Amino acid sequence: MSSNNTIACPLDCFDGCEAVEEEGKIKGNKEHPTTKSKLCLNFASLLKENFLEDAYINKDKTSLSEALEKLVQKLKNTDPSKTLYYKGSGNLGVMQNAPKSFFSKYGSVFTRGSLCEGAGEVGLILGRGKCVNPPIQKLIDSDVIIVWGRNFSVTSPHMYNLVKDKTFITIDPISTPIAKKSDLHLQINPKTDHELALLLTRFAYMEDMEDEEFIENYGEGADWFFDLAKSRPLVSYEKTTGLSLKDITKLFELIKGKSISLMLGLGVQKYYEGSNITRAIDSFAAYIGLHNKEKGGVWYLADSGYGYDSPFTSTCSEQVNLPEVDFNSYELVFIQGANPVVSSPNSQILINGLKNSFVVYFGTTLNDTCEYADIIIPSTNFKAKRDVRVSYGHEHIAISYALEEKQKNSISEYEFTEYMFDKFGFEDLVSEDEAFNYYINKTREDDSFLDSFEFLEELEVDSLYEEKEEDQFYFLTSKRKDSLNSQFKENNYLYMHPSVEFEDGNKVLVSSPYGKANFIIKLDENIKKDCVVAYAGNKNANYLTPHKSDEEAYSAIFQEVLVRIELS
Ligand SMILES: Nc1nc2c(c(=O)[nH]1)N[C@H]1C(S)=C(S)[C@@H](COP(=O)(O)OP(=O)(O)OC[C@H]3O[C@@H](n4cnc5c(=O)[nH]c(N)nc54)[C@H](O)[C@@H]3O)O[C@H]1N2
Ligand SMILES: Nc1nc2c(c(=O)[nH]1)N[C@H]1C(S)=C(S)[C@@H](COP(=O)(O)OP(=O)(O)OC[C@H]3O[C@@H](n4cnc5c(=O)[nH]c(N)nc54)[C@H](O)[C@@H]3O)O[C@H]1N2
Ligand code: SF4
Ligand SMILES: [Mo]
Repeated sequence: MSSNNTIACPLDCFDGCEAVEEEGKIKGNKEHPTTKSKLCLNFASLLKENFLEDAYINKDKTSLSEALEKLVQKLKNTDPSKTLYYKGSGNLGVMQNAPKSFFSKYGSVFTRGSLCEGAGEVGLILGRGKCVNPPIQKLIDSDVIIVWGRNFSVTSPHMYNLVKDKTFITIDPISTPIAKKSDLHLQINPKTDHELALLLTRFAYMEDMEDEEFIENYGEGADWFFDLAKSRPLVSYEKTTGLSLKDITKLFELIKGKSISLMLGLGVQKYYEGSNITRAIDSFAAYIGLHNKEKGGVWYLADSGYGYDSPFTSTCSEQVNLPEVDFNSYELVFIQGANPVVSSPNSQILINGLKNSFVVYFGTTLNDTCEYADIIIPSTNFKAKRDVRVSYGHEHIAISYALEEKQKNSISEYEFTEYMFDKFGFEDLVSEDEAFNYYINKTREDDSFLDSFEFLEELEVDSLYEEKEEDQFYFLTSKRKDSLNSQFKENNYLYMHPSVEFEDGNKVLVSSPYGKANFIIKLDENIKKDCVVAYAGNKNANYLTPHKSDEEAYSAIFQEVLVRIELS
């Protein structure tokens, strides 16, 4: 397939696009099955990025070799169990995993869980044992697409392009671009998706849409699940979810007799019970038989590594929950491809910790976290290192051949690992060729067929609507078109509906049980009246979010919080 002039987009995104370099120009690869067209704004920003060309020690520029030597000395003089290896998702290439091999042999503490999809992933695994998307062709072949808690056309623009002429139904508190394009938009109250899943299951039964064959052949506990669904009067859902039964009727008119795809996103699971909320939705999907069909199915952020055994072996002895990391507990922290100061919950605790620890940052650009770094090691940029990108959105891979000279003073993740193995006398690092070729030569089988499905049988969710007082707002946080998490275009505004008592440009102080932060208001009629939105990468957002994990997956719960707002 490849003519050795391709470059994988390394960014953390469903699409996993591939570019080609032709006559000195880099553009979207028309031959790649999901990329096909031109690349996005974020990729264009990445091409213009100022990649680091100097290493730093104590904020002074230095050479790469000095910085690496200093790191080696420091690691040799520190108790490994007092060091933390913290990896983000700034680059999703498989070669990013190489340094894990070193830090696990050395004995660092690792993180577990995620700031991202973890709760939802575990929710799906609880029901079906794995989290694998169906082949993308089944999405393309389906008639109707339900976009549930996912900003589909923004966060996976190329996948969207493949299906943009379908009938869409969107379930989202915000009137997102895909909600506007949909035949039906259910502007649901935050954290009530499990209730909607139960309500839909009730309706499905009344509409005779339960898939008896699937339930009989693969299902366990469907009766219990149905009991859960009918344990409440239908009308009681109207108030809690904010949706009318008329709209639910319309939804069934749109899906009845059709092949259906469900594009599930992060929005439903950024809560303490995010796993079970997701599992309730997947159980509804199973109830109406979306799984194991020729067309349609359920797509989420899948396990992109399924079908592969990473050639970079690592077994760590101790792990700490990612959303609850306190850098204060370590003498040295090694941060790779991450910007925790902006992206992790509760920024203040993180900053206090970074001030008290010896911080090593390994990345391509100077970011907010570098402010607290004692050593900065420039990582080679994506155009100058070989890599393979497996996607969490679909089954196709993208390949990077190193097409450029690397920037000066930089080192790739693989070379860094090789260097550290050498300095510490460690052995058995797989060669770069072998690791690279393993991914490009391996054929993956479709593993999305579900041999069994366990329906959700019990559900306990503490609703935010019960806790919420009149003067409080739901605090939502999602993605933007012109930024990729904390990278690229900055946007620190707080978005609210024009019906509120504030005005565009007002300076406000926002407080939550976890902290306070200042914002400038932007009015936007797409936002639900009792919600405010601060987009991913907003430098102030995570001063307000819980430094806590969800109940199942050690995953972040950014939206398990209500805020108060006053003029400042
Ligand atoms: N352009 C761009 N693309 C990206 C990214 C980016 O930063 N920019 N980030 C990438 C990453 S890291 C990820 S993980 C993916 C995530 O991609 P998505 O899953 O699309 O994630 P979000 O944008 O966080 O949120 C999805 C939607 O959930 C809605 N939502 C919030 N709360 C609720 C709720 O309680 N119920 C329901 N039903 N909906 C709710 C939000 O309004 C939002 O529209 O996108 C990737 N793609
Ligand atoms: N409030 C709020 N917080 C959120 C979210 C939200 O929606 N709202 N979203 C969450 C989600 S879904 C995610 S996935 C996380 C993401 O959080 P992080 O994983 O911290 O990702 P970024 O903030 O994008 O920072 C990535 C950094 O990686 C560096 N980098 C880029 N390429 C390379 C490379 O090739 N090598 C190395 N070594 N470094 C590189 C870049 O310089 C960049 O600063 O944020 C989470 N935080
Ligand atoms: S859509 Fe996603 S994968 Fe494709 S170029 Fe843009 S950021 Fe990269
Ligand atoms: Mo993410």
